[in-house]
Amino acid sequence: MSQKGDIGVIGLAVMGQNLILNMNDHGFKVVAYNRTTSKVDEFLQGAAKGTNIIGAYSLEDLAAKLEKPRKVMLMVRAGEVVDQFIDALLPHLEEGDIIIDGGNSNYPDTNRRVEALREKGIRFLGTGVSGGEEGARHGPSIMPGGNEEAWQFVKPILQGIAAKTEQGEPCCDWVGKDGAGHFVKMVHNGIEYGDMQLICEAYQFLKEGVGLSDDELEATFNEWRKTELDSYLIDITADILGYKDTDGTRLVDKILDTAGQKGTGKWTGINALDFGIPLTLITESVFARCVSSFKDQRVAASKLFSKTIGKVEGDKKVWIEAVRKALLASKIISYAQGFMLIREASENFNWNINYGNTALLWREGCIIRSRFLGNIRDAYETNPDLIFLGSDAYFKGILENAMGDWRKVVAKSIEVGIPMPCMASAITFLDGYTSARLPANLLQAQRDYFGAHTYERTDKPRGEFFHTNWTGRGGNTASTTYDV
Ligand code: NBP
Repeated sequence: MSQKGDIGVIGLAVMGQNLILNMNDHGFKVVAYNRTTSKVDEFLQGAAKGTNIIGAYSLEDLAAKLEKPRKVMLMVRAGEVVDQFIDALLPHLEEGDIIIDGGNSNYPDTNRRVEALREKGIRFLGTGVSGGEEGARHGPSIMPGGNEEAWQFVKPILQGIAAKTEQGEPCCDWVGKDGAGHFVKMVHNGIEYGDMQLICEAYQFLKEGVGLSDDELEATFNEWRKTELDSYLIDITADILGYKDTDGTRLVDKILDTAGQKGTGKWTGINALDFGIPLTLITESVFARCVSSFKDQRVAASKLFSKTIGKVEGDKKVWIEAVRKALLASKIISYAQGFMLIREASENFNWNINYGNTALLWREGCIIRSRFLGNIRDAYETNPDLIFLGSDAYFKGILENAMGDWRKVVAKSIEVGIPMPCMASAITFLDGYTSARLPANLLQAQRDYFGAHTYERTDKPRGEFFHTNWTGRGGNTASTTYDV
């Protein structure tokens, strides 16, 4: 191994430190730098003691210690800080050097940075990293995109440290140019929001409606680990439900019911609206966090109608299985919508994203890792042009099998007063998506009535637009036709 570093990492917070240790474990020589340079020494004398990790105390020092082409990975707060580091690094870099942004950057920023740096001869990669502290240390899911010329240089390092599937495939592969990697990471986070909310809805229905005890709830989630729901989020939920506070009661019951968020779920919803993709489940999950955050308002409003949650009568075991099916079916809809959004962005930006590979990237290492993602990968391997995940034979079978129970659970939740925004939006989406005819005929008539927006007719070819003078008072001039 040469004396110089294979890669430099800037940012010694939880993600940066753990990624560096992971790189070191895989035989790469890493140069570590942090704005507050005292953290470099703390790291070298602490977690990095006895490793091959080298410290740097300025960006000049960092650049001087790196093998060319230099590879510098930013693991710092997303936003302006990334631009500041890029600007500060530039005087110390040479043509062909590579900057990798491993933070949660918003993909339009990555689009912009790739282009701006290309003009300066610097190759920029926007790379989503998922898996939190544990993933970073032992194998995250990594979603690289940006300047494709740079990929061959960083591929051995990023694939080396990434999580691996049971078959040994790395959960890291080229996603696409520009901001494709960060876009896919954003959708991953959106899906994470949806999965978490779905689990919470199942939990509330079973706890407050069906009336499962703490032990029964814990046992239920432990059972679900052995089913198609097998996933990291179900695993940690089972652990959380079993965790006892010092007084022997369940800690989860003492946690304030207001959810935080850092913005990637919101970005996913905003992009869905911008692209015109009905990402209903994830967007509802973002709103569910918003509603939860209005704690004081909710407490006041809870007295308005003397709200009580009704009891869900019947065999507990039957309800548990119905909820499991409703959760699984809703999850299929969430991923179907997420992949619709990725497809739309990929086609729009010419990213050429491989959807099966995307599922593989998420199979291990990240927060949404699950057995289910292996099935999604299979679905796209069978049919790379699959538009709606629910039309794949495996997923269609699950949806068909779940349909009756899914409707029963959602209907019951409304009857007894348990909010179920995601499971309900999932089945409503499926009902709309599978309707050959929707009431949009009336909607178009309304638009034409008040705004002369015109309509197409079922008895005429598509693309021919008509306007009716509905009241006899308006003129015959139609509005221009365009889609937003
Ligand atoms: P943070 O997001 O907390 O960022 C900490 C780093 O940013 C430190 O190196 C800090 O330097 C630097 N920094 C800040 Br904050 N403000 C700065 C400024 N004005 N100028 C220069 N440096 C500044 O760390 P993290 O949680 O390890 O996350 C790193 C990236 O990875 C983020 O983009 C995050 O969204 C993403 N991510 C995090 C997780 C997770 O689980 N935490 C998971 C996946 C992705 P200092 O020490 O001098 O203050």
